[in-house]
Amino acid sequence: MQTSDAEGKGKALRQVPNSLNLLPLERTAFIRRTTGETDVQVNLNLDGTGKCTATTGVPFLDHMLHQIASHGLIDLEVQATGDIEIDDHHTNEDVGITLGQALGKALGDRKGIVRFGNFLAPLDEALIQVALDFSGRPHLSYGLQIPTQRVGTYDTQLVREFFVAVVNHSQMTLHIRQLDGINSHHIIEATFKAFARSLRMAIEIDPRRAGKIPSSKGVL
Ligand SMILES: [Mn+2]
Repeated sequence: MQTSDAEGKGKALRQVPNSLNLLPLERTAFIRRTTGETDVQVNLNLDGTGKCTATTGVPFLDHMLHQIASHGLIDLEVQATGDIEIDDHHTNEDVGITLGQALGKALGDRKGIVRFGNFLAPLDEALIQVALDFSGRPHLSYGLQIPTQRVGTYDTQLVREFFVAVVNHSQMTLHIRQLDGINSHHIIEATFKAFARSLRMAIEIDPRRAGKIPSSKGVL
């Protein structure tokens, strides 16, 4: 939607129906979260094109953040420094927390969104199903059985920790089911791809909602 108002200041505006001015023009968020263990910055734009820079000090996590951005069509910048000399646990969790907070902030009161999302992602022999709901009630049902303790240097137990953090801090209901899979890298990557596509569906603006909160209760 083109606008001539001076406040636009050349910023890209969302290409969504907004004729009633019921929706925010931008769905972006910047969060910096600093603790004694980590310093994490997340900058995101829900109406992006999938651009991503991720420098967390945990290479496999960077690889997965790229999946979220690319397949979620979210522009995502994640910068983190943490106590990875101990292990990746704190950095992995705090990136999840900060990403969850940024998602929640960018969604605001969740007006006009589709709200639900689901996807079935194959990656070679792996087949992962994700269903999510921006319900306002954090819940994770985690059904992955990852056969090895590590992929590269990444502890595969951290996948669950990452999603726990995202769920709690974005107030999302998330179900992850492993229908098939042998290779740990494939299982995890298919999970992030299915999550990203589900996210994309759920955060999409539903033009028929006309900017209303997608709940019969009127609040999420
Ligand atoms: Mn990969």
